[in-house]
Amino acid sequence: MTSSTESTDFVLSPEELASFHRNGYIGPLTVYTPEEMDTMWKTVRREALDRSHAAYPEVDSSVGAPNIFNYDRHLDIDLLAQHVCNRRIVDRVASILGPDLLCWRTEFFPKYPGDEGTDWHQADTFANASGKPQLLWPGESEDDFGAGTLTVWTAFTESTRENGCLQIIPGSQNKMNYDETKQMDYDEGRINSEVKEGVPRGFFGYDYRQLQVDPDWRPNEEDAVSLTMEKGQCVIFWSTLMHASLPNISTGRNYRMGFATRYVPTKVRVYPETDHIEEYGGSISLENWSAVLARGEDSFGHNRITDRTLRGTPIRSL
Ligand SMILES: O=C(O)CCC(=O)C(=O)O
Ligand SMILES: [Fe+2]
Repeated sequence: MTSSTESTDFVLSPEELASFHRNGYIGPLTVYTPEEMDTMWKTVRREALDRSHAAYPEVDSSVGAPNIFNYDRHLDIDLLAQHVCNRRIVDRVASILGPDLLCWRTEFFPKYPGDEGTDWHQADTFANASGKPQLLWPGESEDDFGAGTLTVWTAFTESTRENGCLQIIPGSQNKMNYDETKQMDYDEGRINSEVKEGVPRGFFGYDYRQLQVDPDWRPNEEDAVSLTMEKGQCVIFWSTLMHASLPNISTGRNYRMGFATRYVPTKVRVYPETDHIEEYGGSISLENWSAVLARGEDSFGHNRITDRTLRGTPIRSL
């Protein structure tokens, strides 16, 4: 596993960078060996059950929201804090975004056998579900097309076509087909029940098609690439790249677990004028949220930043 004292850096080569700018993504890249990933996931999976130090309170059992309350577990789980700052990830992200990086959000993306795939989507401001922009780049107003965020999606378990791997459409990152100022209707009953273009897909209780700029437009799925990954590999992509995932059609215990870490340069304002998030049928206060300075320095002071987890362990010395 990497440590902050490792001298090698993992910057992208000029060829890799050119490929990233052309395609909007790069990967799969190896962060951990399969054995390292197994060991880490075993511990994280157990620790994630203990929410006593989590930034957002215990799920209210009357609200069946799938993922919002499990955001940002890197703030209370040390191995995830280390993951967010892993040089194999942040050196590559810095090749694209520059040296000073915030990780502003992490999310678990499980697909259990029988789960629907994820709708095709693009995110720029991340107002998509909450209705409020969550990112504002300098000079950008709420209605502009900004740059979104870089997402690093790491396969904590093997990710195959059967268990719901990610899909992307290369080169689609420069034009938004969705308008995040539009609204989607949340309906928990829709989860696992809708078939779109022959494939069961959804957006965790939303239908992302409701945000389409042109309601009659359809994604060009013939150009889609399925990103199968070994456990411990990651892919780095613009959130404005068209992405989705396949349903998990496997049986038994073959679940896939993706862990997304999202980065912006320190000049970006995160959650502007916002003190809580309402999405996916839930609501969380942002009072315990802070961005993590994953690399470099912050000379802007736009965002609440910590280099400490909620447990009080300095992330950068982990
Ligand atoms: O894992 C998935 O199914 C979706 C992931 C995703 O949309 C993201 O990381 O932004
Ligand atoms: Fe996404």
